[in-house]
Amino acid sequence: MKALTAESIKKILKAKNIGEPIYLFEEVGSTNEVATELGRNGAIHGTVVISDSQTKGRGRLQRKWISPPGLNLYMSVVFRPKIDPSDAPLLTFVAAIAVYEAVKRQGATASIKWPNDVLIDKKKVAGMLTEMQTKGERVDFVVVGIGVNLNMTREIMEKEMGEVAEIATSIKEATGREIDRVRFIATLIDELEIWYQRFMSEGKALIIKEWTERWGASNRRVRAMYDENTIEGIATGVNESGHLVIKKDDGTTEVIVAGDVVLL
Ligand code: BT5
Repeated sequence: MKALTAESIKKILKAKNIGEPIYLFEEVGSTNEVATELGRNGAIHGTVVISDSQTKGRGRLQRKWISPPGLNLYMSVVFRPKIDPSDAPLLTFVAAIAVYEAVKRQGATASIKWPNDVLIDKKKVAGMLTEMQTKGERVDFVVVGIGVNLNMTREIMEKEMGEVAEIATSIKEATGREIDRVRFIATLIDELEIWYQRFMSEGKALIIKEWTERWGASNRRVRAMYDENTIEGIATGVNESGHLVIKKDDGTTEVIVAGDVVLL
């Protein structure tokens, strides 16, 4: 397997606007934290931070992202989009489509789970964490953090993750093949560039349409947990802000801004 270096990634990268510079670390707290710091210090659009491991990998709502060394991908990208702050969460959708496509290119069938997961065989192979910094009314920069389980085996997942292993998988587990990290990273950055570009040029309706086509819960019965509420109904789609729309049994509709969803 090729050594994981910034140069080896750049050598095969097609993307022109994402991936320069690439900062590569052996261990950080969280790549999102490092990328945010770089963003505050003026890092340009497309700056990428990758670490072999994270000691404080983050999910949403103070959750942890389990990040052992030598096996997976932990990456954060600094974007400086000229968009309304309320549209920044759609960068999570851009990242989800890119991860979906990169996973597919490895020969595994993925699906997207609202709001920020990619699944293989109903198990989580990747998670995204989007964090925005504003300047006045405008977006200063957005950090999109992406964790993808590449080469963890079942044994390693059980050892590293405890109970979380039951809901997690890796591309290696799904395909039976060792995943070349350098190639995977380059493919993912190329896909990010394609979908970010389409978001900028064709707009949010296009991203929502493409995301919905890859979404595993479209018109399925789900349970949604948000704030202090739990509801059940049919997941009919997402609105133009990326919020989940659920049609309840009494015929009324609920729009969920942030929460967790399980298929029933
Ligand atoms: C997420 O949160 O899924 C966002 C994960 C983002 C991770 C990336 S890695 C690079 C960058 N730097 C960071 O610090 N973060 C980003 P959420 O939807 O809240 O899901 C978190 C939940 O996923 C946990 O509570 C566990 O149940 C589960 N989980 C934790 N580690 C996992 C892993 N490696 N694979 C699959 N599931 C995991």
